[in-house]
This record gives sequence, C-alpha cells and structure tokens, in this order.
Amino acid sequence: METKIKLVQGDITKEQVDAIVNAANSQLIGGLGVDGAIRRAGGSEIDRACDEIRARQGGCPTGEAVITTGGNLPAKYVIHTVGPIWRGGNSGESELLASCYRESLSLALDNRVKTIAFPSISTGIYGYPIDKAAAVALSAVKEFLMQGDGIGEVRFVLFDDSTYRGYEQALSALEGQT
Ligand code: AR6
Repeated sequence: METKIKLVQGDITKEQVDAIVNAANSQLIGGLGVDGAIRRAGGSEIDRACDEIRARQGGCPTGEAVITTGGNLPAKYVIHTVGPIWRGGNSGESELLASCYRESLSLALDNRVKTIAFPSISTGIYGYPIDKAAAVALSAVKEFLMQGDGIGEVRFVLFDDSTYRGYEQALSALEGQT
C-alpha cells in the first residue's frame, strides 16, 4: 500500500496529476502560501468557481473540501480543503487535519481522480508543527487507501527542505509499523 504514496519536493502547481489539493481558508478567498500560488498559476477560472461555491453554500468549513476546475493548471481539478489553525493541539486539530485528507480523497474518488497531489496542509500560515502534521497526514491517507483501490497514486509535494524531511521521517516511522 505504501508504494502508492510518494513524497517529492517541489511546486505543486507544476504537478501532472488529475487533481491537486489547495490549503484554502473557510471563506474560499484567495490567500497567500500555496493558495496564492495555485490561483496565480490556475487563473481567474478558479477564483470564479470559488466565488460561486461561496455564494451557494457560504464557503467551506474546517476539515471539509470542495472541488473546482484546475483552470490553466496541468491538473484538471483543484480540491480546496480547509486545515485547522494550530492552537496548541488540544482543540481537535489532529482530527480536523485527518478529515481534510479523507474528505479530499473522497471527493477525488467521486470525480474519478486517479492521481492526486497534496501540499502540507496547515503547516504554513496556520502554524501546525510539521512533524505532527506529517504523521497525521500520512496515516490518514494510508488508512483511506487501505479501504479501496480507486486512487492510483497520492503524491505529497513539499515545498521546502525541512517540510520534505519531516514527511520522510514520518513515512519511515509509519512504514516501520506492522
Ligand atoms: N507548492 C507546494 N507547497 C507550497 C507552495 C507550492 N507552490 N507554496 C507554499 N507551499 P500555507 P496553511 C507550502 O501557508 O498553513 C492561505 O493564505 C508551504 O511552504 O500555504 O494551511 C490560505 O488562504 C507550507 O509547507 O497553508 C489560508 O488562509 C504548506 O504549503 C492559509 O494560508 C502550507 O502552507 C492556510 O494556511
């Protein structure tokens, strides 16, 4: 099962996959970080699609996900999920973060997505410690993949060295478990 999970260092907007995931905010209003990069590269079609979702359902609660076009990106879709803001670890952060990965993968399956790329949700502006976030992210994805085989590959596209190393360590710890 682990072979379906790949770690790469790079810019998620360049990924040739069916869907990339965005670390969005609950208003679905363009922000900084990976959100800004995705919207810049994908163009105004993504902004318009987010505006429509906001008008229809008022945004996207933390831990949930919505899907839009990928606009000008190589990816067909962008799945926008809203990670928790780190408040010290006792405010349900890990459950909400795990839910982001599960909900994104479930939306991917509904849209026949076979290959999907995630950034490290919540570990930038939202302040979630990388080691903790990596463990939650990888085990949530692994558990989801064990439930079925609709998704062929999940790639984590990690922007900087320290994030990449954090995920590498968490993945070897997870693979070491029986
Ligand atoms: N490709 C992959 N990862 C990236 C890229 C990229 N092009 N650019 C940044 N990252 P953040 P959050 C990494 O802050 O913590 C926005 O304003 C970054 O280095 O983007 O969930 C939203 O609108 C970090 O490792 O997301 C929300 O308001 C990771 O992506 C808020 O930020 C996530 O950092 C969400 O904060």
